Amino acid sequence: MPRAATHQKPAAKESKTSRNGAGEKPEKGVEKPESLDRISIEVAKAEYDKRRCAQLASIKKIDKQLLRKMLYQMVLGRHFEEKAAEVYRMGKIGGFCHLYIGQEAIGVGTIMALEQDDMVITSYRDHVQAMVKGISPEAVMAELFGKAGGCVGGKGGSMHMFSKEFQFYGGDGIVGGQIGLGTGLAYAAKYKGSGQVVLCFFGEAAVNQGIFHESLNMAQLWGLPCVYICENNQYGMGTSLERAMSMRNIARKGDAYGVANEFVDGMDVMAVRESTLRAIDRARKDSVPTLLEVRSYRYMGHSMSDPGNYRTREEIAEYQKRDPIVLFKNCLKESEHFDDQDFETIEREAHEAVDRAVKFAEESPFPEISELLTNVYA
Ligand SMILES: Cc1ncc(C[n+]2csc(CCOP(=O)(O)OP(=O)(O)O)c2C)c(N)n1
Ligand SMILES: [Mg+2]
Repeated sequence: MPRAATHQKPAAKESKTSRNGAGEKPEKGVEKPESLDRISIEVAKAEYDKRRCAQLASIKKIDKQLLRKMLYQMVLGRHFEEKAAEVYRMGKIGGFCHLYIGQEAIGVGTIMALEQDDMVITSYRDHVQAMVKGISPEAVMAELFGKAGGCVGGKGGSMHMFSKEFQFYGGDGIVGGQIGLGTGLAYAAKYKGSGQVVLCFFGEAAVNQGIFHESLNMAQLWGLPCVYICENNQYGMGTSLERAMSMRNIARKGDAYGVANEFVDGMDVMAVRESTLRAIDRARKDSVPTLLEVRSYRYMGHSMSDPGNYRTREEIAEYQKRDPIVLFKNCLKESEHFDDQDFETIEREAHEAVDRAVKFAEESPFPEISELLTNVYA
């Protein structure tokens, strides 16, 4: 691993457990490993076993239909992104394209904990979250193709999925830009008394931007119903977290502003769901924000044009062994809710949905020339 050439003292030892800025301990949380540098295989295996037991217990609490939908959305997201990579390489998608493979448990565990009317805003890594919020795979794929049938008429592309109907407010290409906008959405919800909650997603590199700190401060001060979700996939483009952040316990940065916070294992869809439900409850009932740090790992490059020479194949393979979909399937099987036949059906349905999306995107026309300047602000 490339290391930063630095003479700085190591960051102060960080607390082991997730913390809540309101002074309470979360009812349930995942212990954060003491060192946030690459975790050893032994630690990772121990974490995996612990996760498996915890996930089994959570699965028993919810009904089979919901579990099925969660698994379907994760599998759909995975196959959709694999297909997007394939057609990108064939030249059918232009511009930037950032994939979500490896992070599916976050999009599904969080967004499926919302009510339909709640709002979501995110970064450019947005295809899977858009689908979980309700935008059809057809509309997302056609948007990737730049076609008129896309959710924004083919004019936004990969980074700008959007739908007012499904309360999905983008897709933002400016690192951290959506944190300010999400805070504004939460302000609007409170001002109007709509009862809506906002989930605002961003990567760990965005935490170093001023807008993160300003937004958390205002959200706590004004009591805004916003759940800030930091998807800590451990890299910002080719720069690892260790090289870019002095205090790497991101959840605890909420303490600086009195914001309730939790660290969550992003490979465990049930743990993500439970933390998000607690945060949504706080937002809806008490109108206060929460910061969730959800640790994950992206398997693919930062974008489709990333040569990936800042990490090893072995490191990626280590994380793939603890894949969130495999973990969820294993636990569902062990819980006796599902068998191999169910998994085959879900896989088939997801592949069919992706094939339909590609067909739709291929057949959809490009936007009319008369559309060139509509809805364009500059
Ligand atoms: C304000 C700004 N600075 C720099 C960039 C270039 N840039 C695009 S993505 C990125 C890394 C962001 O990483 P992270 O926030 O961890 O999100 P991830 O890509 O890992 O999901 C950078 C520096 C940008 N788009 N906007
Ligand atoms: Mg990142």
